[in-house]
Amino acid sequence: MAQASFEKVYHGFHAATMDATDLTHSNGYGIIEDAAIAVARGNIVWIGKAIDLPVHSAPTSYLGGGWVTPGLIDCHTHLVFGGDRATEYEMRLQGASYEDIAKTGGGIVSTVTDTRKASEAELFASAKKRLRALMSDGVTCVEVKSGYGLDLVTETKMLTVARQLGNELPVTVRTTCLAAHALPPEYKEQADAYINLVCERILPSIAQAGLADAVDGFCEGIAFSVEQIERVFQTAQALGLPVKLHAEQLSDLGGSGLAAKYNALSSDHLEYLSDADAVAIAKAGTVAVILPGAFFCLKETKLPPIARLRELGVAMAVASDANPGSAPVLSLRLMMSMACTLFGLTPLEALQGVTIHGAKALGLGDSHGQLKQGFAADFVCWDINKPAELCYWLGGQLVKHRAVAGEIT
Ligand code: DI6
Ligand code: FE
Repeated sequence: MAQASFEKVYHGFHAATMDATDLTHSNGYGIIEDAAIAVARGNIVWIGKAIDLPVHSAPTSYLGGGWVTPGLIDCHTHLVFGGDRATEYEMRLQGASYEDIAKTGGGIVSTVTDTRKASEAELFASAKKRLRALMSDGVTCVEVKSGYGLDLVTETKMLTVARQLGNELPVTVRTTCLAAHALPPEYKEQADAYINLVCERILPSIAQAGLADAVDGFCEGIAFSVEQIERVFQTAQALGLPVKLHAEQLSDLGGSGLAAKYNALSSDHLEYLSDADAVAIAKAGTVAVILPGAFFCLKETKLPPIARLRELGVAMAVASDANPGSAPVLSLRLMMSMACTLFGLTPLEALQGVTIHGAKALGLGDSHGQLKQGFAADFVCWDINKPAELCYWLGGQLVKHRAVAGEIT
């Protein structure tokens, strides 16, 4: 009998494949009990019940029980930055608001000062520690934004560091240019002039260097208007880069409507999302990325309209928003738990949010986020008895094995 050309075979676990063609099956988890996965050239070449494995001569690894899911995808982070903002955290605990701190020169701009001062090596070393923490809790793919440079040199430095993280660690890194994150101090009262700089200098140069996979902006009273973000989106489109947006985090400016108009990969935060814009992102197929860490840290009380997004069939992703200000978050699993407890997602929706839907929010829906033939062999074997435990336990070490491109790391 012909032998299958597998490079390695894993068995000894139940799988939650999150296979999109199987969303209604087995409670939507795409469950395969007593499963096996065969890999070759970094991809899954066969998945099914171990008993049905074709004849092969590849080395076989027994994973010793537990559940295997796709590796977790954190589709929204700001992992690269200088300094920290623990002092602001203490100020907020004393009653200062995030917006007050931003208006008095703290907030994002204080991280910009620290990030401009830091060397590439310093930024790499601090981001690597944070990324390692996310990885040890099951992340195999992460998005990293710029946005603490706000000038060409520092935005380039941040994105170079982000690319380097992906080259040196066993994790897939997608980069996003967020030059339209805040107004740099040297452009005080000149937001339009800064947007000119972003559109005429920063984005073209970053695109030319191949440093960004997408372009993002912050559409908010303390940041940029819909009109200003639209110019950024037009530039991104002309450069052939997909867009995403921080929208409706603190107020409703209609950013998600704009995101939908530009077929954004995702619109993120969404606490203040209007019904009209929920309908718009549903029609556009834009992923709603919910960020319960920022909601929690800012003691926000306005909930994103989860029931309405569910009713409209909008894909909801869950991410860490890991950043020094509103979300110093180093565990994506904790975000899954908060998405359930604070926002009312089911544990299944939370897992979809960090697998299949997280992949879609990064434009990786055809290659990541599901355990399926032809997809990346990125998976985690968890020390749990049922998938809902991924949301149930706060903290702890549930990862038994973590594989990227078919290799246990
Ligand atoms: N929204 C956020 O949650 C982060 N950026 C943004 O636009 C926060 C960034 C920070 O406070 O440093
Ligand atoms: Fe963010």
